[in-house]
Amino acid sequence: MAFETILVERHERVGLIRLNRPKVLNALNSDLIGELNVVLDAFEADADIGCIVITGSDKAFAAGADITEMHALTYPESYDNDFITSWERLSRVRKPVIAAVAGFALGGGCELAMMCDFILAADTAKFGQPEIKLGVMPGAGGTQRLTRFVGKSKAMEMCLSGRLMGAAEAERAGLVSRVVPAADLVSEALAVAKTIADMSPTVAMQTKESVNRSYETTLAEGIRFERRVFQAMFALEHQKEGMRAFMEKRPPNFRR
Ligand code: CO8
Repeated sequence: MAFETILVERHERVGLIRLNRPKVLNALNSDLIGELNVVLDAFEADADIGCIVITGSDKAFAAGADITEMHALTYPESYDNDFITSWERLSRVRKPVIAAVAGFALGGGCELAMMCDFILAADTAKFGQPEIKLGVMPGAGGTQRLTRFVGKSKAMEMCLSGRLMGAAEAERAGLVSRVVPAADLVSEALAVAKTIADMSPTVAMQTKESVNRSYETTLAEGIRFERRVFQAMFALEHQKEGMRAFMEKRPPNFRR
């Protein structure tokens, strides 16, 4: 299927989505979010896809929501049409999703990256929630997710002042899992995505669900949840295959 605002590639069991509005630094408009959601639905339903990577260009992952589309919005339009809800599809994807970020990830771009399961950053990456400079605040999870990633002090400073954070600081603060040279970003992201895609899909999705549960519940409840899911894994053929392969000193085959 051809899209106007994104490019879609398959690399074996990895689905790669490139945000592609180069003239506006991949500003996120409703067409782009709509197309992204179509592909996420398709990858989610496709048993041949085990992991998804979302990236942008060398210059920008995404420089935020499209201000030209948004500027004239009224409050009733924003509220009645449930503006932003369609953005959240990404946060409900059950398969693992990696954000590979080079250049600007600002406003809604930073929020989109934070909806992914982890962020791999190029050394050129710059993260920020500069909405306050536009007379608004983050609206797609920025005040909540950024605070959970980097803590109150840094999140407050970034949201209140609009200051951008470079890749090294983002790694120190725990916003990104790793920083790699910009030239290697997509190949590194595809490599780690391939590793994940070769695991048991059931186990990968349940692992994701369990890690995410830690954000939403108490430690005791989270540990109880983890225990039940872990115990249930002994009903999976993939558990038998994984442990048998270890004992037989061969790689596991989770594709059966
Ligand atoms: N929206 C629309 N167009 C944009 C955006 C944007 N967010 N960002 C950049 N562009 C456009 C510029 O207008 C420019 O277009 P043109 O060439 O026609 O003038 C082109 O992209 C290139 O940009 P610059 O010339 O400004 O490039 P620089 O390298 O000088 O600067 C910056 C790069 C610093 C990234 C600068 O473009 C900038 O500050 N952009 C705006 C960043 C921003 O404020 N982002 C937050 C937007 S608000 C938001 O995301 C709210 C999300 C809440 C959820 C919304 C749900 C829908």
